Amino acid sequence: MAETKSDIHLYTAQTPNGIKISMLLEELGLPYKVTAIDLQKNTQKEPWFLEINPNGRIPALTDTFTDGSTIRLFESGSIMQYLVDRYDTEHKVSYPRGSREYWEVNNWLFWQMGGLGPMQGQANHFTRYAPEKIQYGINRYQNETRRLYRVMETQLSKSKSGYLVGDRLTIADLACWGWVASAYWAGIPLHEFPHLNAWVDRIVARPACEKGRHVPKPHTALENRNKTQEELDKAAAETRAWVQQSMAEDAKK
Ligand SMILES: N[C@@H](CCC(=O)N[C@@H](CS)C(=O)NCC(=O)O)C(=O)O
Repeated sequence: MAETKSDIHLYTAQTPNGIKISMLLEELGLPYKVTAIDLQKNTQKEPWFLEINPNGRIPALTDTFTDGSTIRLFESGSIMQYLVDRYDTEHKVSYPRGSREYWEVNNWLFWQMGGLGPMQGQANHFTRYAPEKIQYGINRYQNETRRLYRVMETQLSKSKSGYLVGDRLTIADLACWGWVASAYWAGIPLHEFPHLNAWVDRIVARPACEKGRHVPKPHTALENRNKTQEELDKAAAETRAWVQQSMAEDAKK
């Protein structure tokens, strides 16, 4: 029988991993509560939050499980799989378990979680947050992110629907979107990848995705398309300070 009751509580911040979940929740039309986590204040390292995600990172989610007690979810890929498995019974943004497309979505989901996210995250770090300019790190992670973008570009160039898998938007697209939308922050001009650029706009044109990307506060990464590298680096200065402080605190533990 279709599972419809939910008591979803999303713990998130305005980041590429965070908005995956709010965009998905909006696409599924599910009600949800939001707690905005202040990464600059290290709220994600407080004991109450570690009970929900022992890894101390957003996004995290709680829900009332089928047995009536609370279930916790962490890791954005795991959260997305949970939400579609349990609530997308009509397969709006997923495919039936065991179908060929189901496994292809899984391929891209793991590709994002193990490749695109970590590599672009490091490209961001070396390009924007490192206290000194380490050209080797910048090149290594920007080149790897570019390589991954080329893989996605090829996949999209062959797609009839304009989405990564089959005839619809899926959690594979939603997992990647926030990262590709913030390409400029990693120092990668998106216009080098025409299919990716069009895919970013295609997704943002969906009302649910448009609404979900602004949780818990406005998403501004797309505006970076029009900024110069100098303007972007200036904008990074404040974030650099707290990233460095947070790293120093973690290293002391
Ligand atoms: N693999 C994790 C990555 C989560 C992650 O790195 N979250 C970042 C924001 S995008 C975070 O919470 N950073 C704060 C910190 O590192 O303390 C996922 O996909 O959920």
